[in-house]
Formats: sequence, C-alpha cells, structure tokens
Amino acid sequence: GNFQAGEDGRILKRFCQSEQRSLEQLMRDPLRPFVPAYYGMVLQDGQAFNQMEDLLADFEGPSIMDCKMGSRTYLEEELVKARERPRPRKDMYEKMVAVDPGAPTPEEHAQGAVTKPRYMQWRETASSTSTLGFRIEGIKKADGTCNTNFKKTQALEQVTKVLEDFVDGSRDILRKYVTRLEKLREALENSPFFKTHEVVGSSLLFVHDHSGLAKVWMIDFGKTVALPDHQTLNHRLPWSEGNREDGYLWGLDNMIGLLQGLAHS
Ligand code: 4IP
Ligand code: MN
Repeated sequence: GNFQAGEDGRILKRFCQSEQRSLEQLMRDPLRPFVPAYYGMVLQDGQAFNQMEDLLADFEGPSIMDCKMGSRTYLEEELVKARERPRPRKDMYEKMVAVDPGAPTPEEHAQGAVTKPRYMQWRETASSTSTLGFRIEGIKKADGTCNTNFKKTQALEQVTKVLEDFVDGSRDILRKYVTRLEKLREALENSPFFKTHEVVGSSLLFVHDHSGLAKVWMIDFGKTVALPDHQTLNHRLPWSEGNREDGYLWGLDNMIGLLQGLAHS
C-alpha cells in the first residue's frame, strides 16, 4: 500500500517528489492550517516516505470522507504524452467496463484497452467532477460502514443524499464543516502557493466524531505542480487545453453551497 505506520501522531506515505515540494512550500503559506504538518522524508527498509501529521489523531471513532476536488483529474502533460505515444491500458479498460459495459467505444472494446486521459475523462463525466467540480471518492463512518462505490454518483440529489448520510443529518456538524470550508476558501484566495500552482487530483479530507469535533484538510499533492514563472490561475474558470485551470475553487464554491443548503434545510 501507500501508507505505513509512523511514530505517534505521524504517518508515512510513499515518497513522491511533487508532494514533498508542495508540502515544504505549504508549511510557509497561509494554507498551513489546512494541510497536514510535514516532517520531511524518511527511509525505512530502503524505501522512501514522506512523514506527515496523522490528521485523525485528535478524533475518537472518526467518520471520514474523501472528496477529490477540481474539474480536471489528470495533468495536461499526460494528455500530450498520450497523444504523442498512446499507451493502451487494459487495467483502465477493465475498471471502465466493471462500472459501465456500454462506456467503451467499439474500437476500445476491440482493443480491450483505453488511454489514461480517456479513462480519467470518462471518470470525470460519470461522476460529479464535470458538473460540480468535485466528487466523493470514499466514506468510512464511525459505525464501521465503508463505501468507495461512488464512481456513478453524479446527480446533485445523489451527492446531497450521500453528504447528508455522512453527517447522519447533523446540522451542528454541517455548520462546522461550512465554517471551516469558508475559512479554507479565504486562505486559498490569499495563498501565493495556490495562485501559482495547478492543483489536480488533490482531495479534501472531512473528519468528524461524536464529540462534535469536525475539521477539513487538503491532502494528496502528487499532481500539484508549479506554473511557469509569472503565470497564475483563477481556479474558477473552465478548463481548455493550455490554460491549466483546475476548477478547484469552482468545486469548493459548489461544495460550500450544497452543505449550506443542507445545514439550513
Ligand atoms: C486512478 O483511477 C486514479 O485516478 C488515480 O488518481 C490515478 O493515479 C490512477 O492512474 C487511476 O488509475 P481510479 O480512482 O478510477 O481507480 P489519484 O491518485 O489522484 O486518485 P495518478 O497516477 O494519476 O496519480 P494510474 O496511471 O496511476 O493507474
Ligand atoms: Mn495519485
């Protein structure tokens, strides 16, 4: 797996250069309160890991949700690579057919394979990534139930129901999540790091427990990359190839609106 037990209050995640670069810079950015504290690279049995804060440490029997943010989930460079030298992926074809046997084109069925951007774009449109700028990836609740079967959770009503179930209808928890997300949005809008980085494939980790503690953090920076000098992103504009927009804030606006609606319903 990607993770290994760390020291008390810390976790070890398989080393990734872009994640390290991002976490190092985020430690000196207004976003610092919204990302796991970074403790540097460590070697264990010849394997490299990024050591970071265990975000679950302060919770008692937490309920956890992972939402992948943004309207695009692959890097532009992957699109270029796939165009120059298409690499048919059988594993991705199989993941696609398992969810929707009708999704591949006749050519793709004949090949038994799809390219990575094709798979990633299909995932975006089958889920709420394309329509809302975020998607639910997984939920583990305090009662022990676990669900990662959200690949076709797309419609607003479906997403809403999942969020409501995640908090067991608690207005108190919803209000705390909204407050935290509004502070995150403010930090994002004031963050030099965010302005100058394409943030793709990054998630928001929602955690709450029965004591009423509810927090959200940004995690997963493996596909967060710096823009060329002097280029900045708006994070709300639609993506078109070359502009590198990621739709992160568009997705966050939608998420906050949805949770606010639930909190006041
Ligand atoms: C996965 O698809 C995720 O999109 C991964 O993204 C991606 O890893 C995988 O690509 C892809 O197979 P499913 O979630 O539908 O299984 P993330 O890590 O952001 O969740 P990358 O490499 O893009 O980070 P491959 O090429 O690693 O298989
Ligand atoms: Mn990844």
